[in-house]
Amino acid sequence: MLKRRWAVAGALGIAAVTVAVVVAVNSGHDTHEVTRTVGWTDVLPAPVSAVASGATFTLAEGAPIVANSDAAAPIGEYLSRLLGHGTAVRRAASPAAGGIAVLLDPAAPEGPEAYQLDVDADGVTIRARTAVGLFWGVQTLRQLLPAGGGAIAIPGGRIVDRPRLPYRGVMLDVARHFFSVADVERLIDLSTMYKVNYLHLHLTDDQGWRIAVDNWPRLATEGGRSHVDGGAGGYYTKDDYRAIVEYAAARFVTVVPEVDLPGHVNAALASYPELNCDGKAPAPYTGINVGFSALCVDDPDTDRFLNDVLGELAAITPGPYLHIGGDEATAMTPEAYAKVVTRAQAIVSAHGKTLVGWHQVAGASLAKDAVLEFWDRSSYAGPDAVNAVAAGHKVILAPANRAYLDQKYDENTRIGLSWAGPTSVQAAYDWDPATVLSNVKEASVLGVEGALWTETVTTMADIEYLLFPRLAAVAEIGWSPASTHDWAGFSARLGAQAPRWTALGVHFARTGDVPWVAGPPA
Ligand code: NGO
Repeated sequence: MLKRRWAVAGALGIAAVTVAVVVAVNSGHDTHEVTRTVGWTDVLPAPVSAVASGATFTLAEGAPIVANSDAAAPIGEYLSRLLGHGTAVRRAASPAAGGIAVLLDPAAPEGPEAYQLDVDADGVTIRARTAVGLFWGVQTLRQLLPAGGGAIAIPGGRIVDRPRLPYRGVMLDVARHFFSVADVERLIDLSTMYKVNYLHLHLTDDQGWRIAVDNWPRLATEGGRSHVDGGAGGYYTKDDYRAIVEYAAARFVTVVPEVDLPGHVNAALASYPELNCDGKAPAPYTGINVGFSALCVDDPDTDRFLNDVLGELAAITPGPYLHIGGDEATAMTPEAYAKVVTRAQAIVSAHGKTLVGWHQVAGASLAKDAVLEFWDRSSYAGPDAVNAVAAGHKVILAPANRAYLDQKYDENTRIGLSWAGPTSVQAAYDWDPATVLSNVKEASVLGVEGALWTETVTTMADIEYLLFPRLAAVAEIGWSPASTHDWAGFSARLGAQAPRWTALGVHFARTGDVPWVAGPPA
């Protein structure tokens, strides 16, 4: 199946050399389609350096895939599955003629995620010091595969590449609407094509609690029963969550779970009367207002709740981060807020994890390693955050007017919110992590994140429509050197993704501002 898809996706690349421009209409957008060769300059995110040699390597059906170590072998297998090769991955120290080699190599380019990709007339070699570097090398190779029929022609040259920032995230809100494990896995697959390496799951909010907690079972069974506008809701069992974590880890993606505290807690309050100061559980909430719910600060039940929830989540999360939310707790005093967040910080640290919080958590006393996630529209995060950054805290940038991918593309977009937008593809691309915050230098920036809140998002097709193409823009901002920043170049690279997305059945938005490459034929 995959093989056919790739073959179809790539066929365009070599067959089509003339340029035609078609204007079509898709979901209300005027769409420009071009027919052209897809190749070396179309790798997205733009690599650090890419030099074409003019040679061509033709990958024959069943050509050998070679790996040189236990750590490299799974990446060879992954590539073999993508190509639809029946052949087993061979173990060898050096490339086999006519094949593809994935080699762990201490002499490969330096950097925890760096790789080098060489294509010459004899074959393809990906070298890296780490398995993740090899994996990103394979993602790059995928984009050079203009397959057609039995033989696949790959343009020759060398790419040397490494990311600008260590954290390139995508956030999915599974609280406002719930999404299945299969949907999340598909999101991981589509995101890793663009070297996204963190999946932030917004697991709880006023409208739903989506993760099982053994000591507080009703959080999931009651609190998970609804979503925005009613409906059935749902939640992840611990095994579901482990399955997501494992699927992500096999693709070098780290899951960052978020339990939103001390506001955005109506689903928890509705499940357990004892979490409420007046001992009365509120009704479940299915609207989209924010800021009305709060934990009862000095109640020992709240303490027990924090301990159990964060402790159990830490136990099933191998990654270093626990996100505790911390946004929009407007139903409590700043003192009460600081008290709960400080308490949550102590618990997170006691479990050996690093706290991440929306940038308002800077109002609490944080451990040295705590990370702030900036989400405002402005270029200023407030005095608490400025001080926190000055004291050494790192920042993840999700500026709402750039990286909130729940916003409409334009006023005609059929779904999406508009408070921080509309956000065109160009708006999602035209920013620099080094200058987005007036008070934050690049050295303090851990990375970037595209955030998909799901008040208006109900299906996987909706997820794809809002994330693609804009997630590719945010991913490139996080990965590519600032020197490659150029809208014309980016939109051409982006246009080249269309046949691949079409082949993979991605419901992307064919916005009018991108020269989408045509095909594959229906
Ligand atoms: C805000 C709010 C969320 C909304 C989102 C919608 C943050 C951090 N809190 O972002 O509850 O879902 O906007 O765009």
